[in-house]
Amino acid sequence: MIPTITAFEQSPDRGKGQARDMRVRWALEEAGQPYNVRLVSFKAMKEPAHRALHPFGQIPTYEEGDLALFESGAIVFHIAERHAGLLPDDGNARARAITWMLAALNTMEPPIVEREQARYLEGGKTWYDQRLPILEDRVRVRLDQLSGRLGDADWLDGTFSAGDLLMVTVLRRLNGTDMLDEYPNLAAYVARGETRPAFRRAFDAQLAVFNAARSNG
Ligand code: GTB
Repeated sequence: MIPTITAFEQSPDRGKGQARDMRVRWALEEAGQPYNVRLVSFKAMKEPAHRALHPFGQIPTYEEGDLALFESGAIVFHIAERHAGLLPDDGNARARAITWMLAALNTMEPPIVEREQARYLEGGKTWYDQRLPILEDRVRVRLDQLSGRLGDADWLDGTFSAGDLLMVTVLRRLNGTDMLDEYPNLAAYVARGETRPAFRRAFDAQLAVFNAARSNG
């Protein structure tokens, strides 16, 4: 059965692949699983039909037969469990890869998102110039730690896994800042993820949505 995911009809990132459908697309591409995409507007996301799929009125969602999922991490985990290539077969290695998935979402992503959100929610406020370095330092603490653990390895725990897939998408949210430049091994790690053919296919697919919306006016 071909699953259907949802994505922004018009992504605010203008095709940079920062919205969370990107990680789901990438996982599906790594798995070799074809998929359909239903594009939703910001308005439609808040309506009952979409809310039935996603209680918080967001993208991405995932539908496959009578299964409906939300939360990009849960969706990537579901894909990884059902297809080869995203989680190791060995039980301990698999547990460690899942640990990295959760570390990406629960430890690395929150300070990165908080910094990003402060920029557009608090950018004009009197306190912003004092708050930004505090938020950036919180991100740096995690980047330091992650950089130390990765060292000169290609991936976080041996072979590429769903843990790397999520970590790379989280670190990509620092694109447009110079923060990753301070950590050459992390910058190279992100670049390594971005050169995977499955990443490229996923990226091009979401970019095509942006380009089509632009050419339709
Ligand atoms: N925890 C959920 C998950 O991982 O699936 C979070 C889902 C989420 O934040 N979805 C966002 C959404 O639907 C899109 S990805 N927002 C609409 C709303 O809440 O009304 C977040 C996002 C949006 C835009 C950019 N960007 O333009 O750069 C980057 C990331």
